[in-house]
Amino acid sequence: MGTAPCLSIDPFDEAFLADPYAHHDALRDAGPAVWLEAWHCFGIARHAEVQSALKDHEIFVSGRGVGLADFAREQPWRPPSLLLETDPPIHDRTRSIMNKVATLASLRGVRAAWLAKAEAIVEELTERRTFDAVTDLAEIFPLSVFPDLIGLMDEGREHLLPYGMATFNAFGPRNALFEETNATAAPAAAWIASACERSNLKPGGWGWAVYEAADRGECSEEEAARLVRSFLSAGLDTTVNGIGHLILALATFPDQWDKLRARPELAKRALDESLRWDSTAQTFFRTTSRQVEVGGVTIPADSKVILFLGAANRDPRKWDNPDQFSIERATSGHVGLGFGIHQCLGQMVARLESEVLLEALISLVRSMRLNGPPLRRLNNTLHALESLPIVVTPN
Ligand code: 8QM
Repeated sequence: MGTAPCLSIDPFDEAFLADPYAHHDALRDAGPAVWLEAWHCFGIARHAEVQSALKDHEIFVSGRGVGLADFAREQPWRPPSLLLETDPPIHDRTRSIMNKVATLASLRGVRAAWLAKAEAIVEELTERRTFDAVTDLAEIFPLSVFPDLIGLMDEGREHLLPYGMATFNAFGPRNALFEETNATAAPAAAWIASACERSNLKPGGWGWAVYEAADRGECSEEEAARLVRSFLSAGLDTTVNGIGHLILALATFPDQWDKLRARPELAKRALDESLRWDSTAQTFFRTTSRQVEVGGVTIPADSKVILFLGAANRDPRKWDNPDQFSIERATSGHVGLGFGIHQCLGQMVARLESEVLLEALISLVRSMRLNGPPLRRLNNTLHALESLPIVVTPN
């Protein structure tokens, strides 16, 4: 059994966060597991080992936090999520409640309305020819459909995106990025807490349906509120940046956009390839419940391990031409939505949002190119965009 090579790379410094892909080769090539002296944690960046760790939820546990902080030793930033930051058996109970709420069947009824919203937004942007795909599209569209799906109150929805950014920063160290969003997070967190209360949720939404599970005795009232909080934490900044990167991919690989226009049935696959090509959630941690060997490297019990999902998704050991965005690629096994028991529970929302958006773009837009350099919004977990200037020609 070997010891992990010791690296000085800091995955939370600004240079790394601004361009994680520039540093992934060094992480992957150093070994199947590495020691990151900057934060005294282990790191795994190769696809096979990241996927195995995600599958092995008994050794790589989530209940001690999926950020750098070890909940066995440190106070969590917020009351832990009953899904993301728990292990079986609690996780399985809460997950099955949520699986019955977040279903494809319950989305069937909204498809037409979501498509109409996407078309209205894209039509206006196409008339303008130039726009910012972050502020004019990627932020606008999910906010125009997702809060209503949950049944959120109308007042105060501007808190949703800042709350998400603060939550995702809190999975990293207490660095300047954390401090920046944390300093202003209190009003957003207070609004989120009140928005999750039964009395503030509209009947018929997914939030209301979680309280119906509480009425059936499947969870407590307090648990229901915390589960609704999961929808609000995980459901917006992820899809905003997922859509942003989908547009970035199509604008930087125009041959793929042409292929999609010629074969619109490929739209369903485009999101998976865009999540492989640029994983919105770049990293998540696990904590080892006992000593484990990863590719011959020993990781002791009670270690924090950072899993580089974005690096796994571009590991040349797994993917041919990994930096190439290619919508016909077989993306099965990508870890952009996680893997195993914690795999993204809201992925049908992300899929429907991207599908109807692509449908609207295909019907209205002939070409779509970058109209200036994309700007990044640094975050400890998310690969996020601040601005994405686009120029289109209409059909
Ligand atoms: C990330 O609060 C939660 O349950 C939660 C927060 C963030 C996520 C997932 C769940 C993975 C998208």
